[in-house]
Amino acid sequence: MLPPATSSSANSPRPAPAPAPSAAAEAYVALGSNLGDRRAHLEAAFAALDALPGTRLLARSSLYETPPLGPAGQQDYLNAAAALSTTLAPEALLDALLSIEVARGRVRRERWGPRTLDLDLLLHGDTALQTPRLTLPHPAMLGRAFVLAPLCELAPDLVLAGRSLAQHLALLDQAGIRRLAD
Ligand code: A4P
Ligand code: MG
Repeated sequence: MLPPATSSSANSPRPAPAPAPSAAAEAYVALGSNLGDRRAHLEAAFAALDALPGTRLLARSSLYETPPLGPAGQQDYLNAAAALSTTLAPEALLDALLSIEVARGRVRRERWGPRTLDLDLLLHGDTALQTPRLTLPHPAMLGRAFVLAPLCELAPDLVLAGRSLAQHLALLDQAGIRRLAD
């Protein structure tokens, strides 16, 4: 004879637990353009960042006109920075940044050559990683005034490598860097 059916749920299959919603991280992105309508490229990039899935634009810096680092004969850059809240993982956010660059007509030719739009992922929460595609924090950010000047409007007290971003910026040559009126 079969044992009576029990009402215990101990042996009955349970639905798989719903995946925990991924926590949002605060991420910082550097924006740069020195080809075409530079201001329009940066404005479009801010809007595109805010429209990414699971992502909100928390703050944007002023625009800065900056002398080009790299091959001579290029136009000055417009640079800026954005603070995001995002549930995208670092690699997924990098993919999204590359897609936004392509949508603004970015063509990769020479290293450090002129570009309609460059979006670099500076920081993604506390993530530190080094893969062939992505290094975090961005390895060059602390040595570049064109990155730190706008970023310091958003996070001057954030500490990296033992100093605040404002202290890192104070160590750099800021000659030729000009904040544009909003
Ligand atoms: N990559 C690795 N880590 C990251 C990261 N944290 N964020 C990889 C973004 N990308 C990261 O970048 C090459 C590859 O780096 C990406 O495909 C990604 O997988 P790229 O934008 O295709 O190439 P690039 O920009 O020509 O070279 P590089 O070395 O990344 O140049 P930078 O450092 O972006 O510098 N002068 C002024 N005044 N203002 C500027 O904004 N920008 C540059 C470009 C040069 N001179 C400048 C400025
Ligand atoms: Mg880049």
